[in-house]
Amino acid sequence: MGSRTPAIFTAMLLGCTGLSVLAGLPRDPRDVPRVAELTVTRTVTDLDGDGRREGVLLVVALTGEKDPARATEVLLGTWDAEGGEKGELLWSRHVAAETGQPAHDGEMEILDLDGDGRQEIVLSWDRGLRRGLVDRWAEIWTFPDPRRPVKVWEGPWGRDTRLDRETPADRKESFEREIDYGATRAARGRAIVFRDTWRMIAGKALDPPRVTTKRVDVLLRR
Ligand SMILES: [Ca+2]
Ligand SMILES: [Ca+2]
Repeated sequence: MGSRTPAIFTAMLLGCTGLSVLAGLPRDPRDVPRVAELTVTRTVTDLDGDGRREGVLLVVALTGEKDPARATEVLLGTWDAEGGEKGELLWSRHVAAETGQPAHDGEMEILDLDGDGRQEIVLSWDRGLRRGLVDRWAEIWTFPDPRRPVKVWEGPWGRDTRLDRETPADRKESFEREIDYGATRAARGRAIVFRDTWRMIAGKALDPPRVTTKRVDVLLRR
């Protein structure tokens, strides 16, 4: 699987990579054909704080599948950057294939949430397929070993049904989630504190928005 895929949208990879990869997409995000890429985010950092750098790549890609629920994929991958651009692939995640739900508009944030010198990755994407519906979900990964990341949390990252025709008026809602970095860092690896900004609840617009915080106990250090 090390060489670049010469043809796009072929199903030939499906048989040799198993069910966790949508047809036509290589396991390594670096091998996604240029014409299938919608967005690409690339960085080099030391994920686990051992002095060796890792490359991190997030690709939102077209899969070539007709089913809208499987038409896009969000791929996250890490590789050994000490080996250059073609360094060994350490880990990859294919969100739609591995969660069985739609995934588009992927975003990532790499940061040290608890101040222990190791990076965490906040990976988020949209699962909504209807125009006017935002349904974002997120996962937070830690990297005690870059080959074996640990998912410490997953959950809603934002929802907006204000413009969604299929949501009844009295059930429309809008919120966005972010991390309260100061409070999270103060928890020293034992919790993540979220801050949710609500602009509509049960069809009632909130102006100014209502901000709520939520502390979730997680183990960021092992
Ligand atoms: Ca490292
Ligand atoms: Ca950390």
